[in-house]
Amino acid sequence: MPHRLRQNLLLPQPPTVVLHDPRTHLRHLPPAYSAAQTPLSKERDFGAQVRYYLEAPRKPKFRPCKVIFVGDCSVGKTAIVNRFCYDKFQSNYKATIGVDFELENFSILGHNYSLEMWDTAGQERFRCIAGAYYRNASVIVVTYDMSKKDSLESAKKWLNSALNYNASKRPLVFLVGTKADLLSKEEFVRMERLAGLAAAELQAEYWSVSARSGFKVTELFQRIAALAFEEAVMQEIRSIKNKPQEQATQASVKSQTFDLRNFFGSRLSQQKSGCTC
Ligand SMILES: Nc1nc2c(ncn2[C@@H]2O[C@H](COP(=O)(O)OP(=O)(O)O)[C@@H](O)[C@H]2O)c(=O)[nH]1
Ligand SMILES: [Mg+2]
Repeated sequence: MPHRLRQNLLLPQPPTVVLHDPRTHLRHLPPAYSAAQTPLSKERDFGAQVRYYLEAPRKPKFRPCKVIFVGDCSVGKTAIVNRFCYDKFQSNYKATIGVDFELENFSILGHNYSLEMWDTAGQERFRCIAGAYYRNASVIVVTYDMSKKDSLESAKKWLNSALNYNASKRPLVFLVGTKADLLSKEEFVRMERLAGLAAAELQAEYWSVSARSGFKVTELFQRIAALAFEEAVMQEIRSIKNKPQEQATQASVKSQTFDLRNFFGSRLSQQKSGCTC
């Protein structure tokens, strides 16, 4: 009866091994595609202020970050989202109808942070619907097809319409060239040079990727998540710093109102009592 014997043995518990997905588990700030083509952070790591704030025992909760993908129809928006989220690529084209939505959870410096990815249709006729989804974006990913120069021209138009819905706070902007696998080395270099100029004009961080081969897709999404996370933490730090000032201003306004009320109150009671001095 070997199984009975085994039941009676006191075996030690197996060690708990937590496996982290290296795709979504970040402990450092991933670098830009090219340090020369980014208006965003050129640092090699998260700022000291961010690390210090996150080391405190409180566990701040962060809202999911809204990332919108814009660009001409068929440039490869859905393909890069699918490559990152499901590690799959489909060569047959299926147009996105309206808006698709994906959620990806990250662990950054031990904190949960998620990207809400809104993949817009790109077709002109869906623009009116898409407008509603552009609002409150923290990140705008403007995509163009590296094998079609026209789509780089349209990228500017797409960014402007997305920015119109986010006028109060400028989101982080990425210009992403897709289908890098379709270009020869020379074409790739030429296109990157052109796109680099466009990125500088759009004040966007530049990336070339390929959903087919997976080239730089994970790195792009890690960079987006890390920079958006850093921005969310900085926003929280700024709001904490401003709070005492706000409270002090509110308190002084309150005390002034109180004083005036007292003043007018006493005048009124004096008038009622017949004294006019
Ligand atoms: N060769 C190649 N084809 C791609 C790549 N990304 C997308 N495609 C193809 O381009 C077409 C349009 O892609 P899709 O992601 O649906 O474009 P969207 O309309 O911008 O969402 C599809 O047939 C894809 O298979 C890529 O990196 N390389
Ligand atoms: Mg699509």
